[in-house]
Amino acid sequence: MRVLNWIVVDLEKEVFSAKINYLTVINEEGVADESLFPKNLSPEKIVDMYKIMLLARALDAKVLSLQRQGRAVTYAPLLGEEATQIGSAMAMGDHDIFVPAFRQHGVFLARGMPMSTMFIYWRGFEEGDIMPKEVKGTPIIVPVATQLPHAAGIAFAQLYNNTGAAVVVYVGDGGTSEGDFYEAINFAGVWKVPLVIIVENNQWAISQPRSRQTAAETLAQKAIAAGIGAVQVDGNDVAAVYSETRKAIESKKPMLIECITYRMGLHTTSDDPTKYRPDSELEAWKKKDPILRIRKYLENKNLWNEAMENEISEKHSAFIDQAVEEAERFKPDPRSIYEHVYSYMPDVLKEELAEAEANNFWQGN
Ligand SMILES: Cc1ncc(C[n+]2csc(CCOP(=O)(O)OP(=O)(O)O)c2C)c(N)n1
Ligand SMILES: [Mg+2]
Repeated sequence: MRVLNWIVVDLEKEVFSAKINYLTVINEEGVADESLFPKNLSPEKIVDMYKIMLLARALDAKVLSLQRQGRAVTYAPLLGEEATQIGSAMAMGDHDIFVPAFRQHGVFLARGMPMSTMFIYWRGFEEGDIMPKEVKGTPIIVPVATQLPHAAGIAFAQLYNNTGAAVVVYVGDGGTSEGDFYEAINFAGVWKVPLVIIVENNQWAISQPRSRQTAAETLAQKAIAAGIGAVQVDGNDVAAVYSETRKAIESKKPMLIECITYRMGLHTTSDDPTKYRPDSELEAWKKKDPILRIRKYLENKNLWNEAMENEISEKHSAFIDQAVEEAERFKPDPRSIYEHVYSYMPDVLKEELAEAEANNFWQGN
């Protein structure tokens, strides 16, 4: 403000302001705010979600145990992130497409990926990353945030071809610091593509805490600069995650949903979080366990009980054991090493393949 010839001239004019909303539907005691409860979430569907969350947790424990026995390769556990993954996946329609990072095993399960195929991947074979067409997803993507420009492009294709499908892409809190993240949200905003970005904010990027990731108060607000919608949800509340994801998908517009959750386990099987993470933090988050919360809710509504819990737990472990058995019977074709290097096989590889075949492939010793 400046005083000019006794006239007050206001030089500052607000050109933009924004706020980020935060949604919780079911609180830590398992009590829902009925006014916020998603209308299209039937009792049957929420029971189904709970069952898939239990299956995801049981699968997680199994792969960890197989890895420790030398029967699985490096694994990124999803422990604690079941509500974020299953709530968002169950909000997708059959024709919608998901683009995962590397921790979204719960999304794969909810989308109907055969479990034995998942175990084939964890045995170290790429054949396990080939999914049936109806699952409608892309393979596991390890280079952090590189899935985002692809997802924005896939979403553009849906718009261009008028398919009516939306794309749901997953990225961690750490991934939101990558250039690929900014490029993808910028593209999504300019072209108004049907892209839902689920930021699975589990508070850690390996040993880097959320506080060191960015000085921005929320990760959600980054989307505002790109001109796209943004919201935060309680990522341990399956109903809140479902509600916002469904709304975003139906809007056919780009939207970022920051799910506040917690990585209760290891970054991967080659990590030891006790080296950098205070026990008290983990203990505090255990009280917010997404599975306990939904179980309390279902019990309060007489939709679940101890007998059902025991029955499903036995069913799940038999189902998982059968999938492991099937995966362990899988034998890869050694020719595939040569076949998928280039779109065609150059002479040099043809010669190597012929030599390997003549020697009946090297079997190790
Ligand atoms: C481009 C790239 N840089 C570094 C890595 C090594 N790396 C693997 S996971 C990870 C942290 C990712 O954290 P976040 O995005 O929060 O996902 P989270 O692991 O918590 O699910 C890093 C740095 C990588 N895979 N790719
Ligand atoms: Mg993270």
